[in-house]
Amino acid sequence: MRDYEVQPQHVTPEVQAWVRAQAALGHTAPTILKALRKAGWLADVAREVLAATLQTPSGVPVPRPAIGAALRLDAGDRQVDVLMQMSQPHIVVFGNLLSDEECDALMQAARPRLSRSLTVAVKTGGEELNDDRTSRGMFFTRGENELVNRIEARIARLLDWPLENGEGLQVLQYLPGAEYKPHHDYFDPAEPGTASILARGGQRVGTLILYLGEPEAGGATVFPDIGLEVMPQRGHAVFFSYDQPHASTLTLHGGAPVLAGEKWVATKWLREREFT
Ligand code: PD2
Ligand code: ZN
Repeated sequence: MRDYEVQPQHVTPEVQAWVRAQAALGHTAPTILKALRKAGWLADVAREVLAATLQTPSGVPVPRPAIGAALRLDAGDRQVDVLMQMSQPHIVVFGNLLSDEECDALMQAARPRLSRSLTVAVKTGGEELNDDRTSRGMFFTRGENELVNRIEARIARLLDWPLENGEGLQVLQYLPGAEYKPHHDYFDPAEPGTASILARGGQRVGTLILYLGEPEAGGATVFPDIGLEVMPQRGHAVFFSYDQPHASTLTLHGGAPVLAGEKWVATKWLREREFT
């Protein structure tokens, strides 16, 4: 085997000026990211260039698990494994967040209450059927029963974010072929229905997707801006945060079609303030 040297890449004023010019022409952050990658910039350097040039930190606090260099975190009643973390966007993959029994109990309680998933209708603030989302789902209310309460307290401790700022847990079932096309979880401030949604606790600033039931194939949670796929392993979870309702956060994500078997998840969305 031969050693080789990788030349370090640095964020230069020239590349920052180029990024600013592309943004001024109306190109979006994901498009500029792709162009930087095509021009030979390493993925992490390209993301850093984008963040340093386009993202003015909003100053809005977001959930941020205190990981440092820890291999696992104390979530109160359970030690949760940290399997992967990245900073731009901020994504953490957790292992062992739920036991098999907790996954089974959530699915069992949710099953009789499932109906075709709706999405928030940003035009009106209501809900609507959407072809982009072919799962079936239901919501638990916050603290609905002992199991939900226990899991919500664990999540609040793990993410260091007030339990009251969480929406009720949503459970989704994806049968073969079902998917959730890429989207952002924040509410678009330009849409007329958003004001009434924000009145109930402000923007969403973080998402935790917990995997309850594994499909036999397919069903990864995908992040197209950054080429990441998280496999839906039972008991694991993926967390990501966004400090502004903007695509420059690179938090576009989707549920890839399930190819065989059933995928079950629970989603916890986190708001800026108490969700009422
Ligand atoms: O089930 C998923 O993988 C998934 C993907 C994208 C869930 C959500 N979004 C969500 O619940 O927001
Ligand atoms: Zn989502």
